[in-house]
Amino acid sequence: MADLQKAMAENARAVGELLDRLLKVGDGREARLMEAMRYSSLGGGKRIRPFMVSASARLFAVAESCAQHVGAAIEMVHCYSLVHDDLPAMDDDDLRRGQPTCHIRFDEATAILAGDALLTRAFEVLAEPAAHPDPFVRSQLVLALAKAAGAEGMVGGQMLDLMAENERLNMPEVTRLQRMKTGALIAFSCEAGAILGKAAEPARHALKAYAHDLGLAFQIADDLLDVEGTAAEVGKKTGKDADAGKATFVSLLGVDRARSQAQILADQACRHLEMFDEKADYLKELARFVISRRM
Ligand code: GRG
Repeated sequence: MADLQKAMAENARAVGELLDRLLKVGDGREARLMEAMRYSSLGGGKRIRPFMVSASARLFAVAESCAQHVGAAIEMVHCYSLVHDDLPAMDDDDLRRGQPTCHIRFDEATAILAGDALLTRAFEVLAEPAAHPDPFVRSQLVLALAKAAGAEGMVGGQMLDLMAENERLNMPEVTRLQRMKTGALIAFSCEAGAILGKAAEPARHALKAYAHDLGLAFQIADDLLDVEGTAAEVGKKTGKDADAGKATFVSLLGVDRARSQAQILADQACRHLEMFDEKADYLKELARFVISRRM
């Protein structure tokens, strides 16, 4: 685990520097927009999705600079989703990553535009040659991210989540919602390495299966943190799901069964990686980290 945490910290530092270069400081009257984009992307976060890209890319000996560009693009999409999720019309949060949320630090309209611009910039970064020298690979990345982030993925999952405030979802419904809302971007982050490495179908399939189980384990851990964690640990308000009366893995299974289900999913995720031998050690350790994290 110490090796993993060192590698994650190093990757987070490199991706942070890259985001700093990719998100320009504005100098005209629109500088406020750039400032809000930078505020929402450069201030912390585990950078777990960019690490997934780098860890999956190393299975196929992909250049680290390409993996980091793709990781930075995914982080931009992730940060946009957090900015919009925190808005009063959605989760109405005033704390994120231990800092005031974007609409509190700026204002609602600026936060909406900063999210929009981060999403758009992400696709621009993927389409640039620095993401991969082969234009076909770049178009595959663009296509896969659009699917993961859009109506059949993250945004669709967010819609289901908003509607769930007035419904009582069952286990298959919560699983589908979370696979879309959180799982789709995690799945793309793991599959991106295979796209970058032009991997053969069996390897892609193995990563897909890993990502599926990892995404659910990640979400169960998130639900457990919402119940058991403190705002100081997670950098955002906790207890929100229970307050909103939302069905989660924890409300449906209870804390103990949710925790053992997360463990089962993490073990299962690792078994999907057997074909990669020790090259997949970071991905395997990541599955254990995801379920034991306190942030
Ligand atoms: C508004 C389009 C739109 C989508 C929002 C992902 C999402 C959908 C909302 C985020 C709300 C949330 C807390 C979801 C649970 C899982 C999740 C994505 C947690 C945050 O991700 P981490 O733990 O955060 O990787 P850091 O800050 O470390 O990057």
